[in-house]
Amino acid sequence: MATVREVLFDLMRQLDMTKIFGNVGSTEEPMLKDFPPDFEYILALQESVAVAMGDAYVQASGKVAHVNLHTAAGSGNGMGNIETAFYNRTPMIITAGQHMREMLIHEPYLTNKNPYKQAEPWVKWSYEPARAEDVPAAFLRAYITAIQAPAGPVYLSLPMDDMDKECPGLPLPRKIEARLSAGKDVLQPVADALAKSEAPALVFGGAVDQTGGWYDAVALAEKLNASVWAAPFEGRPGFPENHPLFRGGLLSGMSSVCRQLEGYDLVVVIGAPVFRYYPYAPGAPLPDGTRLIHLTDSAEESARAVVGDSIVCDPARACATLVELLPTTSREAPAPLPLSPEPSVGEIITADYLYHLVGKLRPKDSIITQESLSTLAQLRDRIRTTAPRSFFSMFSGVLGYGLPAAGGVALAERDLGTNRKVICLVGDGAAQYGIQSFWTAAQHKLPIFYIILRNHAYNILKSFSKYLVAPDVPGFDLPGIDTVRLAEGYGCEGGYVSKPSELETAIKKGLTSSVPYVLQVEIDATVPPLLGKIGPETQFDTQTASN
Ligand SMILES: Cc1ncc(C[n+]2csc(CCOP(=O)(O)OP(=O)(O)O)c2C)c(N)n1
Repeated sequence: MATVREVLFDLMRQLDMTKIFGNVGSTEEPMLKDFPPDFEYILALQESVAVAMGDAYVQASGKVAHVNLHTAAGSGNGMGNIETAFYNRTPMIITAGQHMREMLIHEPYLTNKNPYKQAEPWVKWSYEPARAEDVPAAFLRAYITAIQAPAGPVYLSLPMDDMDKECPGLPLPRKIEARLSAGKDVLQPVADALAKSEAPALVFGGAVDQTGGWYDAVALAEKLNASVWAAPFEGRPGFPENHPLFRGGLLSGMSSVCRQLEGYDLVVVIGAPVFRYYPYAPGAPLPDGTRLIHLTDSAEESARAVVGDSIVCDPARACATLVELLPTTSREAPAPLPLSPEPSVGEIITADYLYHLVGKLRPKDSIITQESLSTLAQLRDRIRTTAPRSFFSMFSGVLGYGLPAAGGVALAERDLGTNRKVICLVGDGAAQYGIQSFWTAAQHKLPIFYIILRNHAYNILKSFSKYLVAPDVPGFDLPGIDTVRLAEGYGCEGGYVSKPSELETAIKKGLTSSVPYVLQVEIDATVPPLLGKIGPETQFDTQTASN
């Protein structure tokens, strides 16, 4: 009879999960022993890096990732990015080793004391199989739970003495429809309201792109000639940011969002929460007389919305159904917003100028991952996402995603055979939370272009201290970090630039490198306001903030 391990690996094969991201420990060795040659193990030097790489691999490839962590210790290290995977709606199976069953009662070294609770509340399901021979069935159940809407991570604790036990065979294959429907019956009232509206706005979130609805969202906006906004804090865009109907990103304070939505009689939010607010900016959520309808595939998201009528349905399918239901509009399209003028070039490099040049020089089909906190508004303005599956970020506020995410995306691009260039833009503070990912990128020769924005500070936190009127908070300055030397220590190449006149050449070098290349850019350290001014001329404003 086959062993648990053999049946488990056969199941992973059937589920197209032959890549395992992880960091090994003794409790995982029994599962990984005799590692089959058709599987690939992607070693990360810290568990949070393994989780974020796996997350981004899923986002970019559309597959489900398997991330293997070291019992309670590794799960703890991975927790911040497990939270990110939850908000990113990333279908991911996290397995972690557990001590021998017969010893658990005595709580030996490396016991996961409560594997059910440890990853709560950031996983959809956590489980330790009751019997060794249940391990493959538990893995299948974990897979189905992870992919069903809204997708998300799940956690399995696997005792180390289970793997060599006998197992009767593979769990029965089952066909699963992971997405919800979006029927005409429930959406007809939404189509009627949109058809009657004099000034509708659509707000798209990351779940639109995740469910494959990018082009359906465009068709819907064009059928309506409606203004389109990006939802606050979204990890990935759901609509082309160079489209004439695009107005920009909603800010993340409640009163700011309300002001931005002035003038619309109907706002339909698709594939995003309503809304993910931060910082505290009290006020009414909507202007007087504005109605909000929320289309989401998450019942939980619908329950916690601050305002509006919700329908739980698939975001992409909802867009397509609405296009079918809507009559042709006689409404005039709003005039396209003018693009920001070219930035002026001074003595020092501003983030705005850097992003302007990256936007100009990068290949059209390149992919962005980012963690640039105080300068995100300029990034989104200058480097517009114009195609699906082209911009990946975290939706959680947990630092440590940007650098490893670049690795996960580059691995996905390699597997897909599309090999689009990955450009990773990260602050000098944020870079330190995922620094070990340089090693994995170097080992796999992933041709990522990393740009580190060095302002020697946690600038966004300085903006917060002004906004919160909290002077003299310690711990905001970061003197003496040379991220290029750190990256070189991990096996990457890199360079420095501090003069605007040398920036273009430096960017071109990074864009054409065939190995991971880290460019550290000295940027203007002026502290920006937290929530910028709001007006029709402001397309992106400061859509920043993290906690
Ligand atoms: C895991 C984690 N730890 C701490 C924070 C708090 N935090 C939010 S932004 C930030 C600083 C980011 O600095 P940097 O990357 O240099 O960007 P800048 O603000 O200077 O543009 C910190 C420490 C967080 N969000 N997540």
